Amino acid sequence: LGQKGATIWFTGLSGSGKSTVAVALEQALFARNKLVYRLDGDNVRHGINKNLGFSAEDRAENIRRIGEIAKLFVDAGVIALSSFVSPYRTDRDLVRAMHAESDMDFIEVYVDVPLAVAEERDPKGLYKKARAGEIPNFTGISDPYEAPETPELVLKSHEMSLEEEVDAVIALLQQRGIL
Ligand code: GGZ
Repeated sequence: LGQKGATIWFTGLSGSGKSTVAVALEQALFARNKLVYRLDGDNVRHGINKNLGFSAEDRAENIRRIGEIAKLFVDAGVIALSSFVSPYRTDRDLVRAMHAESDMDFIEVYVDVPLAVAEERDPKGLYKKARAGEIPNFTGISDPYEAPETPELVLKSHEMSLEEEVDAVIALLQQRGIL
């Protein structure tokens, strides 16, 4: 008995709304008595990955480690919610392949907003700094974001309510037999 774990992998620009939807989804899953763990910059980049920066190599290692950590949660029967920019397709595909190899569910959710929308939101003032040249390799400004070609789900957070976004993920998880 017990629940089946899975990894829900949110990818998108800084300010796209990945963490917002992950937090709301976590609440919705808690309400269904599901075991959930949310991986984000606060508990990963400040801890196990604090030796990593934002070069392509460091981002690849960041994402690889997060993928391995997510798998440990899935192994324990937990639903892992991961919200990282994860801008490189090859890095995300590696995590997908790691899950497939272990017969684990991997659901890629592209939180898709135009750069202009993310930049307008600029909740931490990072885009402003990046435009001013104060943050090198800033995704969307001076570093690439490679959009997923075949994600399991696309959420256009500027055209949907938070509730609609959560409902869309829940519906997909039900369809996939994860819930
Ligand atoms: C992109 C950066 C950068 C650079 C710092 N590029 O909105 P945030 O602040 O909270 O989310 C961004 C976060 C990106 O870290 P990730 O671990 O998600 O990146 S990756 O998946 O690419 O490894 C942003 C902040 O850290 N940040 N510098 N140069 N975002």
